Amino acid sequence: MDTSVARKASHQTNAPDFATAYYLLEGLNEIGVDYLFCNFGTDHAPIIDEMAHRRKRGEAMPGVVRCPHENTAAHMAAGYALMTGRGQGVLVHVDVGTANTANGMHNLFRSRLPVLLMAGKAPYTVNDELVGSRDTYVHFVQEPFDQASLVRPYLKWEWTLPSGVVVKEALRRASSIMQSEPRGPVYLMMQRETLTQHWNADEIRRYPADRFAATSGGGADPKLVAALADKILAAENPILITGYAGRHAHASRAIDALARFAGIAVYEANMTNNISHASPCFVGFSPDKAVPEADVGLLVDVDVPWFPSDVQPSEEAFWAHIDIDTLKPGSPMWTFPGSLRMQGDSGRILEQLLDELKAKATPRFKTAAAARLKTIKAARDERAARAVKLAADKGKPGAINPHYLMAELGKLLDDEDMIFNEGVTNAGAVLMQIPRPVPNTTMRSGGGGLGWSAGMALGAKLAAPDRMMVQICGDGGFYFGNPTSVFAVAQQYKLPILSIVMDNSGWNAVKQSTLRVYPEGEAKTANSFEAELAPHVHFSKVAEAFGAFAEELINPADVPAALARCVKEVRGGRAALLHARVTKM
Ligand SMILES: Cc1ncc(C[n+]2csc(CCOP(=O)(O)OP(=O)(O)O)c2C)c(N)n1
Ligand SMILES: [Mg+2]
Repeated sequence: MDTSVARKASHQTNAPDFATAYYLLEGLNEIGVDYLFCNFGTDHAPIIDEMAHRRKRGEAMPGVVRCPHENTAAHMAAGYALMTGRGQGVLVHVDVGTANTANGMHNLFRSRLPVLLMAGKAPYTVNDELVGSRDTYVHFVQEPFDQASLVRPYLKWEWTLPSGVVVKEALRRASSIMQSEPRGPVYLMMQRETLTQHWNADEIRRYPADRFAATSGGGADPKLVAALADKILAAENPILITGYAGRHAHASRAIDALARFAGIAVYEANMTNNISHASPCFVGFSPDKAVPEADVGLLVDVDVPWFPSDVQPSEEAFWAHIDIDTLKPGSPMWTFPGSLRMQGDSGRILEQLLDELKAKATPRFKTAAAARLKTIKAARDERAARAVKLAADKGKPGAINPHYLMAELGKLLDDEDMIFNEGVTNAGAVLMQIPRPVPNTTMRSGGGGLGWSAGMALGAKLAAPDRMMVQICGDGGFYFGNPTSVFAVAQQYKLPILSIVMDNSGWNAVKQSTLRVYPEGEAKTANSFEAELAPHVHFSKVAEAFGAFAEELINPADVPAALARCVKEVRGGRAALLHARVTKM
C-alpha cells in the first residue's frame, strides 16, 4: 500500500481546520504563558510546524527560548516566575528530557514557584496508521511505563492529553493548579498522534481566566487571630521566622508593620529577603540564639525555621503557624511545634493580627514593645559590626576572603538588582555582606538541587531586563549549572547576567558534612574527604567560548577593579563571569 496516500486520506477524513498543536499554542497564550523554554525532540514536530504557521500568519504565540540543556530551561522558568508570579512553559523531549528537568522541578516545587512542564510521549501507533506514527528508532525505546514518575514527587498535577478536543480545558486546569498557592509544577504529556489530530475551531471551547481562576488563601478565623493576639500581648520575647511570605508585597508590608508595632525580631529562613534589611526589626538569618529564649514564636510561610539538631525551642513556648501550607503534606517528616495553625494568605492574616493588637494594646504592652525594639537594634548593630570585622581581612593571593569579595560586590549593586545566592558554604557571606534594602532582591532556592542560580538569573533577566541579575555560586555549583548551556542562551537571547564563582577548590559542603558526622573520624585523620575537584581549571574560558567577558581573580588587591570591570560589561549588555579563587576548603 502506498503510505503517502494513506497519510493524505487520514488527513482528509479528519476534515481539518487546525491541528491540536495549533490550539495548544493558542491555549498557552490564553493562560498567560509568555515564554516556552524549550529543548526539542522528535515529539515536537507538530508543535514546531504550527509555530512556523503561526509566525507566517502573524499570530501571537509565546516566545520560544531554545535551551541546549533542560536544566537551563527549567530554571529559566523559575527565574521568570519569581519575578512575575506567573508560571511559564517548559517544553522537553519525552522521558529523557523530563528526566533532565527533575532537579529543576525539585527546586521549583520546594521554592513554591509555578511552571507548566510539557513533554511529548512516544507515538502509540507503529504502522503509520495516523499522522505522527512511529518513524524512527527512539520511538520504540522512549516509552517507559510511567513517564511522569520521573518528576512526580515534585508535581501538583499531571495528565496525558487524551484528545485535542480538550487541550484548552487541560491547559486551563494546569494553569489554575500551578498558580494556586502554594504554587508549583504541573506536567502535561502529549502524544504526536494527539497533537496532529485536527479539529474544527468551533469544536474547541474556551476557558477564560475570569471564569476559571486560581485559588489564593484568605484570612483566618477571627477567634484564632484573637487568641494569638492575646499571646503576643503577654509575650516577653516574641520572634517571627519567615521563608517565603514576603514574596507578596502586602505580606512583606504586614510583617514589617506587625514587627514594628509589637517589637518582634524578624528572622529570614533560607529564602528570599521578605522585608527590607533596613527594617529596624530585621535581625538576620540564624535564629539559633533567639529560639530557645522565645516565649511566643510565629512561623510564617516557612519550611525549615531552624535545625532541631542545633537548637530546641522552650517546652513552654507558644508557636503559631501562619502559612498557606501549614501541614506540609509534601514532606514525610515535619514536626516543628505548632500550638495554633492558621492556613491562609499570611499577609492577610498578619493584617488581621495587627488590627487586633492595635485594638487591644495596653500602655504596658506599648512600653514593652518599645523596649524590645531597643534590644533588637542592639542585635542589628552587633550584626553589622560583625560583618565589617569579617570583611576586614582581604585574604591572600589564591585565597581571597569571600566576605571581603562580597562586601566589595555589594558596593556596586543598585537596590533593585537581584542576587541569586547559590554560594553553599559561602552563602552566609553573601547574606551577611550584601544587605538588601528592597524586599525580594536576594534569593536562595527552597530546594537542594544544585545548578539553579544561572538559569534563574537568565529567566529573571528576561522578565526584568532593566535590572542586573547576579548569579553567585561555588565551583561545584558552576558545573551543576550546565554553564555551556547557560552562556549559549545568554549570548543567543542577549541576556547579560553576572556570574561570580567562588572557587574554594571543591565540595566544601561534602567535607564539612563528613566532619559533622565524624569529627574525629578516619577521613579527618587521613585528610581525605572525597571533595577536591580538578585544580587547574579556567572557568573563564567557558564563558569566553560564548562571547562573554570573563576574568580570573587571584589577588585580593585586584578585587575592586575586577568586579567593576565585570559589572560595567554586564550593564553594557554583555554577560560576564568572574572566577574568584577564594579561601580553600
Ligand atoms: C544536584 C546536586 N548534586 C549533589 C548535591 C550534593 N552537594 C551539596 S553541596 C555540594 C558541594 C557544592 O560545592 P560548591 O558549589 O563548590 O560549594 P562549597 O560546598 O564548596 O561551598 C554537593 C555536591 C546537591 N545538593 N545537588
Ligand atoms: Mg566549592
